[in-house]
Amino acid sequence: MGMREDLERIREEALEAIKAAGNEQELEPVRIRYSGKKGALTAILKTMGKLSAEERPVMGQLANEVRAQIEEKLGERFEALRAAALEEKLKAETLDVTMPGKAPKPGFRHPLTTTISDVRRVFESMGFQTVEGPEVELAYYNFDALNTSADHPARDPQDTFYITDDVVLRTQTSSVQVRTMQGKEPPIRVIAPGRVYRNDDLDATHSPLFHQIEGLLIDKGVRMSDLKGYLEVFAQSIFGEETRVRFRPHHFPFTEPSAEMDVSCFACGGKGCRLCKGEGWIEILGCGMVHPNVLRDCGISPEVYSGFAFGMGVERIAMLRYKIDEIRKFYDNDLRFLSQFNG
Ligand code: 2U9
Repeated sequence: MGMREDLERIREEALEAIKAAGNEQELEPVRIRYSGKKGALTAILKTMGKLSAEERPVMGQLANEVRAQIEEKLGERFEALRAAALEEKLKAETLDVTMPGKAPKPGFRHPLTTTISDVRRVFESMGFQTVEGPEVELAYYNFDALNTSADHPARDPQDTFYITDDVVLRTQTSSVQVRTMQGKEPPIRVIAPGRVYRNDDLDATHSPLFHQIEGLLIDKGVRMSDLKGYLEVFAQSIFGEETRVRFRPHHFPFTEPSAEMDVSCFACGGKGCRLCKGEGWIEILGCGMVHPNVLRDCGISPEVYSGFAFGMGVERIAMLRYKIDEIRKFYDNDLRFLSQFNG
């Protein structure tokens, strides 16, 4: 076969192979086979020497033409395949910045947690420290150390959950303060928030498990007027600056004198409405001067020191603040209810 036919066959094959290559990786071996240094064209050009003097320039020209055409087509095809690959990549990696974002759903605090931390913040700003203690408690810390006699009705199993004769589920967080007093010299300023248990039937406002916040301040020369001042600051911080307070005499075994504190109704300002049941006042907490027997039992001399204490039900405060009518709603874990207090 002559050189012309060889060159034409190479041209045909090469152009066919260039067309058939589907990507740059397939095209590269085609380039090597037809236009590389060891390729088909180079091999033919090496045999030019065997041609006659007339044929040589003719075949030389044809070979150059074939080489130029193959190189041109290779270049075009490389370019086209590169562009197609880029197009493909851009399509696959599109980032649509107009898509709506995936917002993370952060959790939110339970209204009882919010209430506890709001009350804590007020007292902590007045120098009180928050203390915690066991919910399963010795009857000694729950009753005896709090001047609560052996025949006191609060001790009745109808009112208190007993684990054994000597161990109860605490009915108040006062036991935490007793433990604090026994381990520390005055001055003492503590608040004790936490769960407490009473053998009550569940109704709209009572639950056998609820939460309390109690406070205790002991120092030299503490008087009833200090109690009134601190609790007024508390009431105004939680219920509003214009809140007024009033104290009514009461009885607790662990305080003497004892009182209950009302706040002027924050819904009607004291005129009387549904929230305060027409009274103009709402009962918020119990309080009093720590009984000398309690101080003595805790190793603190009532001759040197005096103090005040108070206690409040967290559910009651939260129900009033958020206008909740059912204590059970705090414990049902229904997000449709709880998410209303998000914020
Ligand atoms: C010590 C001494 C005295 C804590 C006090 C109250 C009055 C009180 C109730 C409010 C509603 C309990 O949740 S409730 O049912 N509490 O009225 N608590 S004085 O007195 C103390 C505490 C600790 C050592």
